[in-house]
Amino acid sequence: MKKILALVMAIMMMVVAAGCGGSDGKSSGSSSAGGEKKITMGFSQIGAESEWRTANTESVKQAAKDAGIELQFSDAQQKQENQIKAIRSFIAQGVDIIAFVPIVETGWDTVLKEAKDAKIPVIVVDRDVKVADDSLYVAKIGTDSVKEGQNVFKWLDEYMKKQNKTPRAGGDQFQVVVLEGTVGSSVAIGRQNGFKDAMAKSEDGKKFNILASQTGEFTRAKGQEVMESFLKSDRDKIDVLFAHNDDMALGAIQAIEAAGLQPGKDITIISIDGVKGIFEAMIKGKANCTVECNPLQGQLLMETAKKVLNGEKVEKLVYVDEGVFPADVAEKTLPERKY
Ligand code: GYE
Repeated sequence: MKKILALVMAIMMMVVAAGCGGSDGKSSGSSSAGGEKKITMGFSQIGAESEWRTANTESVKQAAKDAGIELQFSDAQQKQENQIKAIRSFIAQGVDIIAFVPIVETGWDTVLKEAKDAKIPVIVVDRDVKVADDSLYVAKIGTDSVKEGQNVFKWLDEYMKKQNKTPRAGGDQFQVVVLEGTVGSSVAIGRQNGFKDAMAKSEDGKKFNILASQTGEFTRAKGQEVMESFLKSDRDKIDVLFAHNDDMALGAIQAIEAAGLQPGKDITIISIDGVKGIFEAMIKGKANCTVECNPLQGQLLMETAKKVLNGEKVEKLVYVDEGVFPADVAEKTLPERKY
């Protein structure tokens, strides 16, 4: 009996040993790869309107590579209809998960319902959607645009006081012009509302007047063009430019110089994003402050996608961290900037 037992044990040990020997890099690799199918993500980006957007796209592509996720990338060229088409094609292909940056807030209910019916989870990235049923997406990763707008006013109010500024055209109100982002986008709405709310709630709010506010579509070229038209009617009145993004501020700086004024001095300039270009302008004294909006959302997106597909619970709304950078810290900060 003992002998038989010993024999059985010996045989078992041989089998285990052979098993271990056999499971070298290759065979263990293939077995786990076989069990763990590669994830495919369909990603609909809105386009390449700004430095920020380029950084956002790079972040998503790099993070997908790092996470071993296959990314089906689609560029919508600033059109919602192209995004809807892309999402429908992701559904038809049967991707594992869909992520998208909604160019505007509304108009997504139908296509997101189609994804839900196909049991494909959707993650909203960067901008917000307004849908009747929140269960149409599993998570939203992005930035707090209302807070960004509030931070713009807070900084501006303090700066004008510290600098002992007075309105260029006299009177008791600073005249502000605003270059807004894409019409109907959650970020343009949020930044504008945040700014106006903070202004309305502040004791100093009465010291500021929004003289003109128009979209510059988040691009440098349009920012320049709209600033030109602001200057044409109010060259000697404008005290402040608030641009919803840095790129529009950079375009506007050219218009201000062409009008014979000094950007950053005659006109105080504050914008949002924190891209390298605006840091360079701040170092030259041509812009005064940027409120950061972090485009590096790729890693968090891939981690969230994996959790969702593993059936783990995820936060419905995650904001990435951001700061405020006035011109006097620009030189020191620029080398550390990642986008
Ligand atoms: O500020 C702007 C970009 O949606 C937060 O879109 C983003 C904005 C960003 O084009 O530069």
